Amino acid sequence: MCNLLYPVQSSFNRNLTLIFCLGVSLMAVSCSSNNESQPDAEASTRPNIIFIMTDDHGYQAMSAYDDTYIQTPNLDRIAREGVLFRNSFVSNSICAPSRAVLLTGKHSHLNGQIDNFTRFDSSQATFPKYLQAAGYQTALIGKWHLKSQPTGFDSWEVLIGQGNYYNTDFIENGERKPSHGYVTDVITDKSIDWLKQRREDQPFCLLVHHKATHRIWMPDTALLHDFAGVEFPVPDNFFDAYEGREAATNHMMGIYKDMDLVYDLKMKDKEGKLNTKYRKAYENRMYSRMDDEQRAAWDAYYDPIIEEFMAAGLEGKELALWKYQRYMQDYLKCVRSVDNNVGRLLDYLDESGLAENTLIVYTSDQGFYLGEHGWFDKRYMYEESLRTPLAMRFPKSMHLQGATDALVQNIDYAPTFMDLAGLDIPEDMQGQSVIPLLQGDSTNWRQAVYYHYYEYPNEHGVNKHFGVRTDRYKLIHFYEDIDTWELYDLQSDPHEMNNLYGLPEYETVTTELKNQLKELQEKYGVDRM
Ligand code: SGN
Ligand code: CA
Repeated sequence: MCNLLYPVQSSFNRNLTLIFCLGVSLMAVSCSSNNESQPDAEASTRPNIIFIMTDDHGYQAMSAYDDTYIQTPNLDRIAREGVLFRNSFVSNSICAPSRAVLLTGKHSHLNGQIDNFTRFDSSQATFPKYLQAAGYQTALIGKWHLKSQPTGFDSWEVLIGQGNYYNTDFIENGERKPSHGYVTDVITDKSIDWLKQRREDQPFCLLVHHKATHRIWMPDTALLHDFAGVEFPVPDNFFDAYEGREAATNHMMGIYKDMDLVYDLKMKDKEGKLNTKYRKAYENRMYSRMDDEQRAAWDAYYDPIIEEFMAAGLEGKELALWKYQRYMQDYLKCVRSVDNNVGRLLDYLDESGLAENTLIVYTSDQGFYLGEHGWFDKRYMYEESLRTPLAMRFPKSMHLQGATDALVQNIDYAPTFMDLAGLDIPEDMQGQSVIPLLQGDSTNWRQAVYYHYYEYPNEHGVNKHFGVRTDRYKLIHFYEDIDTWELYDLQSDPHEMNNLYGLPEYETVTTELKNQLKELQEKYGVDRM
């Protein structure tokens, strides 16, 4: 058994015996004969790829990682029948940068997409382009967020910016098209339709990029009454005072102080007494998009809650806890819809026989805070937003099942897909294919991940920072408008409450981490040290 793989601890497969077979031949197809966009007989035997990515889905809300809040049987199925990555991280915890990293296999400073404001230079090399040139049929459906027009896809249907939860518009191969229904259902329908109408003489790579579970967490009306009466456990550090962590003090993503009662929590009272900052945005951009039937179901659920809330007159701690419970209700319903729809897609793969020879990946563009430190949103290098869920179910012939604790990062997706397709991994891609790792070869696997967040100023007040995380420690440097360092021992302090930076007994550890950080910066071609 491969020494990198450990029994999965989550409830669904605690007793699973891991069966990672070594030496499975993946490269049955050589890349040399497939450099042209021509279908051939051999091509149809090459593995397909379906890459499902949600937006802002924290690992805490995927039961393969943590079943405190929700059961996600369909997402877990990918992990159970495939591989669960227990240490999966992003390199820059925000949407557009994460998507650019996925496409290019390069850190933000090299692909140029350092924040959500930049426009992606779509002339650069991406894995869809390489796959397309090698005879793959490529498609992208859902959120894009990179401003420039998608390239490297035979067909694409993308949301405009963040898109909408209800009746959202798409840009379909350059043309604006309306849709009707709930966005997670619509994206899944479109994905299944695309699979049905694709050319069957080519392998394919389909990117399914959901809007959910992004703010403002609007549930599907069909799921509004789920979790009725459930009281979610409040994270221990919900009332964090951020002692010793100046950058965390600067946040503007507090459930208590920043979450808008109308916009985020849907408390649109009829009399308009709650005239919050974003009430108009909710009314004009979100609520008004629903049709009569959708709105009637919506109101039937929220109106009694609004009435009760208006009568209760909550303040302070009570209000904070009430907001947390409401936030979790909406957020988790969005997760449930993702889970149901992933189930639908998996069923279609079974029915159509595609499951056999298709890599299916489930991940999110980054993690999210579900009340930890009192927050929503992401961006910080703290665990909840640095991590992202990741499960991969490989083609059956590869016999890859189990879980790994290896430190993987979103720079690894592109090289993994190139490898799976039997193509050479371009030297300028900075990640590594996970396939050799899962087959037992951990030589040269990374011991630490590099992180860099650049978007400041921004609506959530998170300062620019970079850092390094090993299997045990994390060192972060916040810079520019602030100049602070933070050090955490994740073994004794998994929730990152005690900043150890500057303590004499951690001097050696700090020096080692600074050296590791410098090595990674050199390796990845980072200018600033
Ligand atoms: C929007 C959200 C923010 C969120 C960013 C980035 N505000 O601006 O809360 O941090 O997106 O999210 S909203 O009022 O428009 O919902 S990202 O996932 O796209 O990077
Ligand atoms: Ca996101």
